Amino acid sequence: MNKKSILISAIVAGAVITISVAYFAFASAPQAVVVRMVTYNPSGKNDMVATPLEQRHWTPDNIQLRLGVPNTIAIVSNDDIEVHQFSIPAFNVTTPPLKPFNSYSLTFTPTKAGTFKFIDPRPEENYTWTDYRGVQINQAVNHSSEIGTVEVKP
Ligand SMILES: [Cu+2]
Repeated sequence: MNKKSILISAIVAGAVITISVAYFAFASAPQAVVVRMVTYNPSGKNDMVATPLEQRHWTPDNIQLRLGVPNTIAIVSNDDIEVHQFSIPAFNVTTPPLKPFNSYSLTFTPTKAGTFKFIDPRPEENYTWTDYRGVQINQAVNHSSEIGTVEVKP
């Protein structure tokens, strides 16, 4: 091996090591995630949308965060009617109430590893409105079913 090929080998090895370290440091666990509140309308009688049966959930319902560094969670509400909140009780973080189609960016540093719950801490609420047919709709929203998990890893 001459000096030139040793130098090229060292440069290639250095590049491979740098890319590997960068990958494991930054790409193996995301620092920013998006969580959406979405609604699902099951079909009712005569294939009409059964608004009172509307269901809601977070998607994704499982997120990964990195231990000991700032993580950002962008909460986006795609609900067209109700107010929601996103909370991780184990880390004492909660968004303000999010009106339909609003979003909020939450940044915090997880201080413990493990699996925790995220929830909507709002109490059960009742919404009443008149829909496009002029029919009054009453809807009970049980936010306690809007749950997911947070995995915090080093
Ligand atoms: Cu909710």
